Amino acid sequence: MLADAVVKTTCAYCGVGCGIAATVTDAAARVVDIKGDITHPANFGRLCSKGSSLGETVSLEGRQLVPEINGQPVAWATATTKIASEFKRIRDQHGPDAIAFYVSGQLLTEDYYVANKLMKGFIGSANIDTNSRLCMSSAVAGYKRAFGADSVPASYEDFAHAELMVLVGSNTAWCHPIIFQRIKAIKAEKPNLKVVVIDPRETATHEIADLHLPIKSGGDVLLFNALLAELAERGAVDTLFTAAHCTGLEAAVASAKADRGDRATLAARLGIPADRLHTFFDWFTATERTLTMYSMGVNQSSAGTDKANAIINCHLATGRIGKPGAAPFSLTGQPNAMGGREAGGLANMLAAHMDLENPAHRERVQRFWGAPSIPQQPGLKAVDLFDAVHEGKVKAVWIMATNPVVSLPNADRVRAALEKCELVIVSDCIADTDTMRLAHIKLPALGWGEKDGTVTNSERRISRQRGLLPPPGEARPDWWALAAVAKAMGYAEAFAYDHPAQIFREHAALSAFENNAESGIRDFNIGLLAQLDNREYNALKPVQWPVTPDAPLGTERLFTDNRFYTPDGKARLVPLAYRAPVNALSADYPLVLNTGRIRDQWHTMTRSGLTPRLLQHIGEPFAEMHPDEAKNRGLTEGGLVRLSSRWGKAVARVQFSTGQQPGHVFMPMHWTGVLSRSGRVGAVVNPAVDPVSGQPENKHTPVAAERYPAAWHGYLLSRAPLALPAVDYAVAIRLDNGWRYELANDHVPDDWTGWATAWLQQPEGEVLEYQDVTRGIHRYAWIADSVLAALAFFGPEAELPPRAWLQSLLGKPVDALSRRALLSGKPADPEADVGRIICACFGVGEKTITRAIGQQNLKNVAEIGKCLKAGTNCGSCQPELKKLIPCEAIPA
Ligand SMILES: Nc1nc2c(c(=O)[nH]1)N[C@H]1C(S)=C(S)[C@@H](COP(=O)(O)OP(=O)(O)OC[C@H]3O[C@@H](n4cnc5c(=O)[nH]c(N)nc54)[C@H](O)[C@@H]3O)O[C@H]1N2
Ligand SMILES: Nc1nc2c(c(=O)[nH]1)N[C@H]1C(S)=C(S)[C@@H](COP(=O)(O)OP(=O)(O)OC[C@H]3O[C@@H](n4cnc5c(=O)[nH]c(N)nc54)[C@H](O)[C@@H]3O)O[C@H]1N2
Ligand code: SF4
Ligand SMILES: [Mo]
Repeated sequence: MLADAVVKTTCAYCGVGCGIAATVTDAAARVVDIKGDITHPANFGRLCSKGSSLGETVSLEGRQLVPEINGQPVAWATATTKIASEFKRIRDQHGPDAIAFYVSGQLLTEDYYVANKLMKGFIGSANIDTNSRLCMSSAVAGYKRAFGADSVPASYEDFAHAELMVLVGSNTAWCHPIIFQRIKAIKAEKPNLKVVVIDPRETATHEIADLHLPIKSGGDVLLFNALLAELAERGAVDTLFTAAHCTGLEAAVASAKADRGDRATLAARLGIPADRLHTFFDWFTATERTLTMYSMGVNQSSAGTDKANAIINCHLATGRIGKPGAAPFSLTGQPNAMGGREAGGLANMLAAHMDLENPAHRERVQRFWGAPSIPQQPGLKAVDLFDAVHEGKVKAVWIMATNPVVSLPNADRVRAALEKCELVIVSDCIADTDTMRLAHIKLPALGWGEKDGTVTNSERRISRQRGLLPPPGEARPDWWALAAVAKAMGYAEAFAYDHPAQIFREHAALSAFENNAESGIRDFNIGLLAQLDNREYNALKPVQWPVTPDAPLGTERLFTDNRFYTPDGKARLVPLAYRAPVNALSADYPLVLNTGRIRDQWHTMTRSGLTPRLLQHIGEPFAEMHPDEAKNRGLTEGGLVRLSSRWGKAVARVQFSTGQQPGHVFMPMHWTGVLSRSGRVGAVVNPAVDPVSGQPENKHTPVAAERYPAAWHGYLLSRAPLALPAVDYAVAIRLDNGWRYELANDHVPDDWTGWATAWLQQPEGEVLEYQDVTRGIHRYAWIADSVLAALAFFGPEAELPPRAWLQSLLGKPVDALSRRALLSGKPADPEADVGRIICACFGVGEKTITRAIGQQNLKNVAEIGKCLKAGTNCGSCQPELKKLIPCEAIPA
């Protein structure tokens, strides 16, 4: 690779699919400069805090660089031969369904295609499922029920045309930040654009909301049924459109009316103030150009598919589909959630949007692949798949690009399942993950910046992810590892790939194979791209599928001709009735646990956790609760809470927020067993699933919350990483200059000095000590070669001296003034304490901001930006900056 050449690629993280212009400035040191690609239609040059910090995640620290069998490094050929022979043995003894793959929306389309082909076509089982089951499967099932295919109708271009945007169960500000920025910019120019946010809690997305509906957890089917009833009664149904292009209107309206029941009690049943509810009905009725965007608050529910169809019903009834600015638009989560759907990575799908249940489709795919067999039955969906591992029915599982010991519900059971599984193979780029810890065979995968192929974003746009850096160590593309196993199993001819372009061409050819009026037209068709040669594939520009001779430049919007992919060509409205979440609250478990994401972390933090500045905003697992609810339970802000459910337990830091409803608690999904002792919320989450999609109910687990009875709290700063100590609460937080450990336990060690010194592995140098035994306060600072080498503060209360200043001293020479102030935790110069980092891009802390607001009389976010730069890059901290300004009102 040429040094200093700009390479266009796609972000590793979310489904917005932003284009990146990357420059390798030092290939040997793996230094990459990251900028937004101004020509990419998803982001036009903008990047959020995660995307812009990708350069900080490409170091080789923590990488898995060689294949291993039972902890011993081996050659690739040894590993793949072993896997192939074990697969053959297990298949001979127990049948193909005793083998399973669990893959991910973070694979490239080429990886996905090969995984699916190997499992469904050649191993002969449909037991391949993906973490998209936890993410998009309800959206997929909803689209298929309504349109006959998994077709996402809209484009980001529709934002500019919409006059009403309804965000349902989506914290767009934090999870799709560049979409949020686009909407915000359009809103600033177009005052008549209204935004409605439907979410039980008030999130950062609130910033652009003209109306917030704080719906009761799980209530969306009832809400959209009530809306449909209302639309019918107000004469807002587009009868010409529905008569010509839809079926099921009458039945859907009848069940919607029955479901709504007594109008007088509707608002109370939904938990939404009546005036807000009616404003929503009025706006929706009146606005043709309505875009409804939804994500995990809809999909991750035991009624997820019904929620999706309840939304789609309202769009079909009003004919708001296939037109500019009007569509039901599911936002995808992972960078290649959509590509996985195209490749058919779900256990109930076949490749290229064909159906496993359809014998003609099975026969066609088998013929195209030249496969010996094709399974007749759908495979196991994620939650059932790991249950089958637990029961010993699945004897070998290959997990690729996902961390199920953290991210699946009832996660302790998933861990137990893998602990007793005969053969666990894990492909990851990172060596130490909760799931890698249980692998018999570890395979080193290429990571972002090395891998090469395609991904598809939320708006069906296929973009290239390009390799910038050479493959490190023995790391290989996932498609290559799969093909190597396939060859070792005897399928060399069908898996003779040596370049991702070959796989892409095959995938594109299958999408067009017998895709015509005679055999049936399928929505996913990129047949034109099957002709790309390697050079053209390398140069491929972002393009939205379908890409066909009729639409050689791709397709911005689907259903403009009002033809759907059902046998009669008509879209289907689905009659629906509200169902409460499967596991109801009880006296023992009276609170709703809602889980989700935070602004600066990506899932199980294996990569975003490598960037210290992304940990400065929020560094610990927290439980957010309404202050009244928390106080009633004896909880204090900054103290610790133990959450327990029928499935498991977690301990987290209490955060008060009036944006939470009483009766609810929100905990982020990100913390793992590698980074924390008890912050893995998946252990608590219930394994209820949607009956149609099999998607788990991550947003509703009945839990109890009680004060964690800490005998002491503490934190320790160390320059080198340490093993997590055996205490109930321990969280590792990466800093620029070392590590911080947040700690608490329910009993006090007999010998503080001994305990801390043993854990620090006998630090060298001088130790400064302050002990107040009666108050239970113990503080230590270790100074070696005149620099602060480590520091530990322990005390009876959660409130401890602030960390920011002490952290800034770690690894630095300690002058006489600081030395005296060290164990008091207070700097001699108060300005030295910047406080908690709010702006991750420029590292600007809360205390610096509040001081500047006070001293310089800053009145708004723009003035803060001018003075401190905070909020001027990605902009995702702007809602928080706003909250720090005393006179700035937050919208109701
Ligand atoms: N920063 C960051 N961004 C990400 C990711 C990440 O890990 N970090 N992951 C990516 C992925 S894979 C995904 S899937 C997306 C997810 O993106 P989002 O879906 O926006 O994120 P979540 O935080 O999971 O949940 C969204 C909201 O649903 C609300 N909710 C809970 N229950 C209900 C309900 O019953 N009804 C309604 N209407 N709302 C409800 C929650 O309060 C929450 O605010 O984010 C993507 N982007
Ligand atoms: N409680 C709760 N649980 C949830 C959710 C929730 O909202 N609440 N959300 C769910 C959703 S929507 C999602 S998408 C999942 C995400 O959950 P996971 O998929 O488990 O989370 P990640 O941390 O993204 O895991 C990706 C793994 O793949 C590795 N990796 C990255 N790139 C590659 C590659 O190219 N090849 C290989 N082989 N490995 C790679 C990473 O190091 C990491 O270990 O979590 C789900 N779980
Ligand atoms: S919005 Fe998503 S795709 Fe864009 S830079 Fe941020 S994480 Fe990456
Ligand atoms: Mo997701």
